[in-house]
Amino acid sequence: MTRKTLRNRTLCAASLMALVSGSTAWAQSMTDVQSVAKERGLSTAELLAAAKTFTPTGMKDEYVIFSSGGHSGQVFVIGVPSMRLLRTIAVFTPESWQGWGFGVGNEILDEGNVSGKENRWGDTHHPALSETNGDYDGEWLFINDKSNARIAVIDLRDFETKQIVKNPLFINDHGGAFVPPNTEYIFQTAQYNVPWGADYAPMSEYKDNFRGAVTMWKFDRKKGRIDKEKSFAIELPPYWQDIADCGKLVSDGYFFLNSINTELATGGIEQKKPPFEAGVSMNATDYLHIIDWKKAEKVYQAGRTTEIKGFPVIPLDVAIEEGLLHLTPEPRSPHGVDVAPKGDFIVVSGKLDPHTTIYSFDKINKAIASKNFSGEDEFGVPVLDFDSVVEAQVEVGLGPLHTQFGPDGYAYTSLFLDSAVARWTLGGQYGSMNPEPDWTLVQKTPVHYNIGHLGAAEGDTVSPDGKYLVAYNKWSVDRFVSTGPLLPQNFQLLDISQQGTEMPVIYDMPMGIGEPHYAQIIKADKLKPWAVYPEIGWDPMTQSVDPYAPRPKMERVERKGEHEVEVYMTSVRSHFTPEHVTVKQGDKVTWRITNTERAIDATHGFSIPVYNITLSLEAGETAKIEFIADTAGTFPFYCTEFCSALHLEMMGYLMVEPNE
Ligand code: RUQ
Ligand code: CUA
Repeated sequence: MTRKTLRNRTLCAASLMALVSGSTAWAQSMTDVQSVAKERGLSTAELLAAAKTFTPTGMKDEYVIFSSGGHSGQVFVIGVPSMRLLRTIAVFTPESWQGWGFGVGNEILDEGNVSGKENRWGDTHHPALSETNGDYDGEWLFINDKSNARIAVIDLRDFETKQIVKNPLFINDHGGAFVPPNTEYIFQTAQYNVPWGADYAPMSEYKDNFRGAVTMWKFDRKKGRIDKEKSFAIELPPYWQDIADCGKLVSDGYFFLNSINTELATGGIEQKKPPFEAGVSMNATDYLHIIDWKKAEKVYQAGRTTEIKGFPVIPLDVAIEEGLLHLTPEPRSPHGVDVAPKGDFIVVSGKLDPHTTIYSFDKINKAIASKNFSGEDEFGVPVLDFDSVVEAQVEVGLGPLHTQFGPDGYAYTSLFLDSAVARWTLGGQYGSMNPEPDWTLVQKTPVHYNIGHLGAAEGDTVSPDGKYLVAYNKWSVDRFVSTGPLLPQNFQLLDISQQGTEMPVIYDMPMGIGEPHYAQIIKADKLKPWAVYPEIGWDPMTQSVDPYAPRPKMERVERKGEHEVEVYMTSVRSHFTPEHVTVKQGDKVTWRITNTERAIDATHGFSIPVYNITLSLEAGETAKIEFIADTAGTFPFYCTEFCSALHLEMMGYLMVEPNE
């Protein structure tokens, strides 16, 4: 770009700003803006939206979205308000740009193998940023895989996946990952129930042999890993446990969990039985699960568990006896359950009920203490009387799903069937805007189309920021140039900073690399990622210096015994050392390579054809790959990142001498 076009761009942005502020000092430029607006058919509101979102080069975003990628098995990182995709994070699915699963990361992906089988995709739904005192701390990110009941741990110093754990008890999860205000545990709950360990049992044994559960994975912050040895599960009735949320402040220590299929339906459309969609939606109410997890922790520590599939489980009868599990009715087909910023209210949405139902934690506490039960479910779990624990119901519209919160006493609920975002007042005790106890729908903004989750800035923490809200829409239909029958989803940014009635859509972002579900939005300055790895020879898997990492002047190819070769290689702009690596067919090759760069963004790629190897080596990083050189031939390896003017020259040859 020439200097002149750069300057024109600056002028253009400045004139937009002038338009917004109503200044006349830029009369000439205002005219330019008006003529562009006219030419493109933009209204004043749209120009204003552009001014709120346009982010000139070098200006950084105020917030960052961590979005699940659905069945792409990844996480997406997006800036707000620009809605620019900053990067993807490979999690359950190999990804070649990040060199994930093509020589590096394989051990972690293997931790997620299921029943001894390689599993190389995931269905990510709910990211959870680590929290300290109920606020995002910007250190860790956890995400579930619904398809095979796994949880991944991502380190936000380098935005890389460090651990995958497979749940030994169930094979499908939805209520995960969720963390309590100090991230002591990561919660994961079963959804489509199976017998323990997904063993075989006929459907006719559903009630007796299929099981629900919630697993509490202990997070060891120092190690940055889930500690399986200190983790346990609680057995639950075989309902389909759904979304969950942890209590905070007054409700800290509690875990709230929705369920569907309290009918215990088992489907069977082919046998003329009600299909699942009807069978699981017959009851007028399902059950909100209320779990005292701090009590559960004590019960586990006291050893009142049974070992199932090698994992400690608090049996259902113990959970009931210890009083750590209660149910209360919730409107049919509930989906989202969201705890308000002060922890005092729990908002539940039933997909087939136009209301959000607000439970009072205080009332729940009193009902538990006074044993105010309306009965028990068919598994003997005490059921709290609905009327005694509900605070209010607000009619918000059709298909309410998820709720987030603002700093000013507003709650925001996504309406799937209405394709809208509803804003309503959350009682009276929140903020100065609504001094009266008041549960009222204030406004709805239509979105395109079929919104699933929504996210407000820090909107599920103890201190929501408001300002921005993103509608994670499932369909985009006619919003973008057609890309064939498979269309992107649509992220729509809403400006919720006006406390009056307006919350306009100010940006559309096509999401064409996955089908996100939940996403969290964190203040960008809370993230403290490394600019480069702290030292040369850094192993991201251990987050420490690898003593075996190749260093300058120590590069070599070393034969170890008859059939083993070790390669010690460095990469720096714009060459590898050594450039010739010769081995014999059948050799076991251990290849270590260190990027010795110290400059920001000086990444080198490294790839070998035929052997399915591709790495991304960031400044300072070291990696180790191993393979059997079973195919003889001449194989150019090269740097896949365009790292310098002579990047094409950054290559070398792997020569595999054939056996006679
Ligand atoms: S889901 S659209 Cu969180 Cu998996 Cu609600
Ligand atoms: Cu290093 Cu291209």
